[in-house]
Amino acid sequence: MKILLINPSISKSNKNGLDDGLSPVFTDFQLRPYCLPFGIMYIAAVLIENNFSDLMVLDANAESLSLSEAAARAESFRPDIIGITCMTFTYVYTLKLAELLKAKTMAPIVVGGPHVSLYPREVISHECFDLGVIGEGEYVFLRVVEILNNKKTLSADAVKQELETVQGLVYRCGEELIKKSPEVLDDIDALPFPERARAEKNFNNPDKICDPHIDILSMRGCVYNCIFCSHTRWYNRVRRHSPGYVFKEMIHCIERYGIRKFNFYDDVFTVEKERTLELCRLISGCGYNISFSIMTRPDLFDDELARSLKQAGCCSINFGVETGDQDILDGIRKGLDIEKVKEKFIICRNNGINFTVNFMIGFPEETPESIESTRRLIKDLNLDSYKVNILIPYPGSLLYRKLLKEQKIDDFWKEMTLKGETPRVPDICSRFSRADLEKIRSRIELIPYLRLKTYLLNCRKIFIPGFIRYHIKLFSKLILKYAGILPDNRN
Ligand code: B12
Ligand code: SF4
Repeated sequence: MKILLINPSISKSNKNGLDDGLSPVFTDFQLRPYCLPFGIMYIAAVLIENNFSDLMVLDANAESLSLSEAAARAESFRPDIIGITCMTFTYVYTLKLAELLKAKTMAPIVVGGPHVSLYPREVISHECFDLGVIGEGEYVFLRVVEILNNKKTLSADAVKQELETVQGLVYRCGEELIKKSPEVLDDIDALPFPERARAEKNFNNPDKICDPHIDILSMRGCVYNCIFCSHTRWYNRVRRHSPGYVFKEMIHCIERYGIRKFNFYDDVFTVEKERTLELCRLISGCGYNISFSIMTRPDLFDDELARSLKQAGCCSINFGVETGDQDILDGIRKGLDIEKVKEKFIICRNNGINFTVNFMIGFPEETPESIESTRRLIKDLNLDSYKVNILIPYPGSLLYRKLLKEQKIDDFWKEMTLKGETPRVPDICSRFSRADLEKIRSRIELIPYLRLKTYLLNCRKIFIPGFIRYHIKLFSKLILKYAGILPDNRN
């Protein structure tokens, strides 16, 4: 049984004009947003564990493949079944690719991922998709593969009957759409490690600004309820790997790929202090010179954690602060106190850990004063590394539901899903147009370029290939945006 798993290209999806609100600091730095496609890599690992190893992972994101390039590569593999992962911002690409593949191969196409969990009926209304998977797909997909593998000995009706017993599936049945309940795994330690060997291109950042690194996840889901965030709805439970599992995975990667640098993609790495300390103890005592970056919330960080993280090799922390305005912070249910946040950055500096801070602008209640608070916070804290994204109401978020309920927007993501056309993301901020927000963002992101300290801190990095090119490109983009010469991201 030849199985093909596809990760759509994010950069080529963006070229369709979808406004993701991301800061140029993000999009230009990682010329294509780049990360191990964990979903299909775990699925691949489970398939291989169950002896389905005639498997190809086509990472169209890592290779930045156009639709026709991806389709040609997929076709040449002559798959018996195709699985595609799909997020909201890659949906249009995914749909078009599935249509091309349907026309060129006889293989059934199974689509999974966040966007399918959010709009299952709308996705599966397109005939190019034979099955949709909602929730976690490792064992659902395995079951589907097992059933189709037995096709030769089963009648078509028997195959259909067998498929009907599988949880987590969405499919058409005549005029009807059948939607089963999603699968959410209880024990994620029972999973094999993601099948990274099939995605070695992911270890290198395309711009080569940072060293080869391994992307890793130590938990799934988040316990918080920030209103702009869209994942909580399909991961209604948080599951954590044990420190022992994570440590073993790290050692496995070091021994197999010779890479000691890790990027943890957990939303809030330090959510459980004891677990974090235990993992740090294991890493510190392992004898390898490991370094790693994490993402977390400032309120889940303290001096004891900083010392342990530093000792274990944590070189960088990505904090989500979102805004410098306390009222907006309360309104978005971030649960942070700005004054306390400031103390956390001092802890980071005292312990010699680099950090990046994520901000957003363009909240519905944004005012010139609230933007000034964000700008002042950045200046007062002397931040060198931060990103300013423009808020996009993603489906599944409480904010999106609120705006729909108040009839301030249409369900434009649903329309996109039904029509397969890139939507124009509506303005949700009453005081600023999108062009204003772009200008404001550039002004805020120019701050470090106007400080001598930035150049002194970075002077060693100029020898890194691509570093100067990246900064010249970013600086000119910021200036052009600030001057209003570069158009609105959505045009
Ligand atoms: C890693 C990551 C990325 C990576 C990309 C990963 C990739 N595929 O290449 C990068 C860093 C590039 C990225 C970027 C962005 N991301 Co992101 N990202 C994540 C993150 C942190 C982890 C995703 C993950 O790997 N999860 C673990 C795996 C195991 O879960 P999974 O992918 O859902 O897969 C399971 C199921 O969905 C299903 N499944 C998935 N695929 C398939 C395929 C088949 C065939 C089957 C059967 C099943 C199946 O089974 C899998 C295994 O159980 C999540 C947050 C989170 N904690 O989930 C956000 C998240 C996915 N990102 C999100 C967003 C919004 C973004 C951005 C738009 C950022 C922004 N502006 O806010 C950008 C987009 C960039 C762009 N447009 O250019 C949202 C997605 C919203 C949505 N509706 O799609 C999330 C949920 C974050 C959030 N809290 O809102 N992201
Ligand atoms: S923004 Fe971060 S802390 Fe808030 S719900 Fe999303 S992942 Fe959790």
